[in-house]
Amino acid sequence: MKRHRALLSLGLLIGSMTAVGAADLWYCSNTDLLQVDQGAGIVVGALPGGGVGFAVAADGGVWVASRDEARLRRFAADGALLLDLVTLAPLQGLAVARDGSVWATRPTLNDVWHVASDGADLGSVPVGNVPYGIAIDRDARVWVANSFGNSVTRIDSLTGATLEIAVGFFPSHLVAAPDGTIWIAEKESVRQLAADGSLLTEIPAGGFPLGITVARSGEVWVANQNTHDVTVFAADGTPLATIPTGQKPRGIAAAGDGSVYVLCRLGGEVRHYAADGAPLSSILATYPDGLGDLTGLTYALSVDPLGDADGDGTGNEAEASLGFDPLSALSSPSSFIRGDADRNGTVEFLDAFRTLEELFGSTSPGAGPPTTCPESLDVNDDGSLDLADPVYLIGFLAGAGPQPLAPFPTAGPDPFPALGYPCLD
Ligand SMILES: [Ca+2]
Ligand SMILES: [Ca+2]
Ligand SMILES: [Ca+2]
Ligand SMILES: [Ca+2]
Repeated sequence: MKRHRALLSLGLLIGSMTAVGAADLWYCSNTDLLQVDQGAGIVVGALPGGGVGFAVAADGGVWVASRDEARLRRFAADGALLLDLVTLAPLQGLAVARDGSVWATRPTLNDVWHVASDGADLGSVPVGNVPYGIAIDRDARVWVANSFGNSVTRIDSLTGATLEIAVGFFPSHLVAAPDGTIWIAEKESVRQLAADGSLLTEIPAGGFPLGITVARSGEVWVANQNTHDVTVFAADGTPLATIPTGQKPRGIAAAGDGSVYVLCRLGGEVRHYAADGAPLSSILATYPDGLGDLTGLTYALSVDPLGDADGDGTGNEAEASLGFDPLSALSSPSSFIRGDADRNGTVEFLDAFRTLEELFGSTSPGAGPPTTCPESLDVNDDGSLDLADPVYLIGFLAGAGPQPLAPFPTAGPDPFPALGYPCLD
């Protein structure tokens, strides 16, 4: 999903709105690799043996574990095949770490394989019985669901130390939430663990949940394959909603814009839901499947919250918390320095005069057009533009008062955009 800022700026300059980045969603159907891009499902590559575990990389490409072959493939954002590795054993779940390496469960070997971003073998770590789903938390710990072992193994990727935690019957997939907790889909329940492995929440589930994802809002969405629906939980485990889907929903992935995709394996469709659960669209596919981070949002918010996946200048976590899409440079909060009325990058006395002109409507020959970022003039950030703002600024510049409120002295987004004024550019 990474969109390089320079490329995007150039694209805008030449009037092209063609996205520089990648898919909104990766998935497979039989032996095809597909992307959903701008609402359409497009075949972009071949997946001999099908696909099971997916993990989007920082560059918007994707790693895919083959379903029927002992293979790991790496595709670029445009679907070009970059790596095709024959592996020692079949792989199941995949997760990308902040350093670009990949962790993969090997159910037949009862271990987790660690692979460098260039495909080099980095060794393996023994886990419990028949490992399936895998996730990486914000502190670089790797979590593995041991499906036959009724346990979860937590691996410290820096020291290699492991901790095995007993959970419910048949844990399959799990996801690391941005708040550092771990959510696990089990055969008959959904469970939330704290980062230390202690139990926070256990919720009975009758629909054999398998796919699980955390939406941008922090809500947890679980795909119930036997009841053909999705259940939504608040971050504290409070059940919020049950939403009907197509037949056999399995893979599920939250997108950066707040929406959620559900792969209805036997229903022949990818369902797309708004953040509030309202159906948005249905994209036809023969046999849509794929489990794991299919959009890159889990990577952006849980693995690399301080990174800037779309290169728009605002970090992933900060951007999501302001309600913008951390995976799209086309959805970005404006960046400004509070007090920099003329937007030239420094705060000086001229800005105090510019602020006075804005406030009192100067018609002097040197006055520019009205500012498109009135929030930058609210130097004391009290949600009111008045004489107190230039007075505050002059006080600061004269060394007699406090500095403008954030963002200052470096540019950034408005930390409280719901209050005060807009900044439109
Ligand atoms: Ca960003
Ligand atoms: Ca963005
Ligand atoms: Ca200035
Ligand atoms: Ca003010």
